[in-house]
Parts: sequence; C-alpha cells; structure tokens
Amino acid sequence: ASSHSKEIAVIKVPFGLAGARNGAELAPDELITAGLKREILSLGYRLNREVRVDCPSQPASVPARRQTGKHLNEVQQVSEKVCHEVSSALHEGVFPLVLGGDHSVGIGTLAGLTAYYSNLGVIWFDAHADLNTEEHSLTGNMHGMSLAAGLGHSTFNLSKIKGAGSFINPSKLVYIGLRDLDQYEKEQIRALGIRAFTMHDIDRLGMKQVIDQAINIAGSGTEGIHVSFDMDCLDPREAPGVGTPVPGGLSYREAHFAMECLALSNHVVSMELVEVNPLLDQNRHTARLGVGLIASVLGKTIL
Ligand code: Z70
Ligand code: MN
Ligand code: MN
Ligand code: MN
Repeated sequence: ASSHSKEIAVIKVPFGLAGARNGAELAPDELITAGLKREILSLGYRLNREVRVDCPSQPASVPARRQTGKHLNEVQQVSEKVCHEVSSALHEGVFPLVLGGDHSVGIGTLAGLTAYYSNLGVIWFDAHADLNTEEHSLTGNMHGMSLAAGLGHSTFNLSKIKGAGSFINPSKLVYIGLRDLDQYEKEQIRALGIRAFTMHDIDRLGMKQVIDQAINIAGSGTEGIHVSFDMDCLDPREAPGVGTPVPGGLSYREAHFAMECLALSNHVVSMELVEVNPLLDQNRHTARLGVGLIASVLGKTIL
C-alpha cells in the first residue's frame, strides 16, 4: 500500500477519553461533514471502505490508579480495534486514513502499521512529543503517551496489543512543530537522539528544509512513511478547534506545503489526523482545514 494505491480505507475512531477535554470523539463525523469524502473521490481515489470503530464514550473502568494512564482499559480496547482495521487495510493493499479522536488513537494505528511493516518511518506533526510514560506523565492523559507506547517505553505499549508488530525505530521517527514539552520528554528526545524539528528550527530553516530532511530521515531505508498529524501542531489562529491549543504553531501555508512535499515524495503509506475538537471550533474551520491537509497529502495540487 502507498498513496499510489488508489484505494482508501477511511477508519473513523470517535474516541476522546484520553484527551485533555471532551469533544475529540465528535471529530470523525465533523471531518466527513466538512467534505472529506468528496475530496478523496475528486482526487481519483476509490473509497474502498468506511469503517466506524465502536468506541466507549463513558468510562467503564474505575478511576485511574497511580502509575496507570486514565481510562487505560478503554484505550486498550480501542487500540486493538484500530490495530485490526489498519493492518487489515494494509494487507489488502488499501491506504489507511485514520480519523481521530484524541492522539491515543495513534497507538492502535502504530500497532496496525507495525503488524504489516517491520521498518517504518514516522513523521509526527505535533506541538507535543507524546513521549510520557505512566510514571512520568503529569496529567495521566494517555494522548500524551502515544509515542512512548510505540517505542515500548510505557507499561502500556504495542506489546500489550493483540496483533501489533514490534516497536518503532526512534532513528526513523521525526517530529515537526514541537513547542510544549515536559522535562522528561526533553530528556528522552536527547537520550534517544530523535530528530526533532521544533518551531525554532522551522523559523530558522524554513519548512522546505525541514520537510526535505524529515522525508529523508523517515523515508530512507524504510518501507514507507506514516504521517501522524495532531492538529495542535498548527497555530491556534489557524486551528482554534483543538483540545490543547499552544501559541506559535505552523501556518496554513507551512502545513500545506509540508503535506504537498510528502505527497510528491511518494513515500507516504498511511495517515492519521487527530485532536480536532468540534466543540471548540468556529464554523467548522478547523475540520475544513484538516480535510484540506489530508487532500494535500493525497496529492491535491493548486494547479
Ligand atoms: C502533556 C501531557 C498533549 C496533546 C496535549 C500534553 C500532551 N505533555 N497532547 N495535547 N495533543 O499531558 O502529557
Ligand atoms: Mn499529540
Ligand atoms: Mn498535541
Ligand atoms: Mn526513498
């Protein structure tokens, strides 16, 4: 599967219990309403399937114990379902497009991807590093632990998910857009030598240098690039409808340019878009922006 595959599986994951506030569970429907399917079809893709993962909306578990992420049981259930949907699509040569949901959805996506790819590159667009473990998290919110799970650092990690493959390789992981890190996350990025393009780096180098280097790191010697796009990487003036807005983010043009370069690279094998919060949005603006960015990754050009 790659973005050359003209078959797309839209995998909707209406799960918001692992975020900082309610609302992300409404995003998949909002993205569809904002015209996602129309865009996909007009780019010449076939919508192979549209799956809605059944997600718990009311916590069934007891409140989080110490050293456990909040709503761990719910996150685990959703992760296994997402893993299954993503790996099924890949095995059929269909491009998985995962619509979150909060970023804990990314754990199941990584699980499904690693079931199929043993050597995957990942570009993680985010204001945050999502590298916390249960022990180090200051909030207990599992959307801040997705990459710790993907790398195998947290107690709940890919090895606990039925059907998942092995952990991702930190040397094939690249961040873009970081600007709000916990102390432990900073130490981890340095200790693991993860390539991180912070907002400072984007200002200094420009997005062209940044995305070219990111594609080079995540796309060389790998089977492909997974794009995990947390909408809070964008500036809140462009994308107000996110759970945790952080000032000083990517502009509309920087984000679109990055997506267009990813499309031109022909290395993208899957994408997820997370953390749209329709309750905080204005006139569906953030959802429409998300749809536009997905279209750019899938090859939409201006001319
Ligand atoms: C913080 C934590 C986070 C998104 C916030 C924030 C993590 N580091 N991720 N919003 N999307 O709670 O672990
Ligand atoms: Mn995130
Ligand atoms: Mn984030
Ligand atoms: Mn290459």
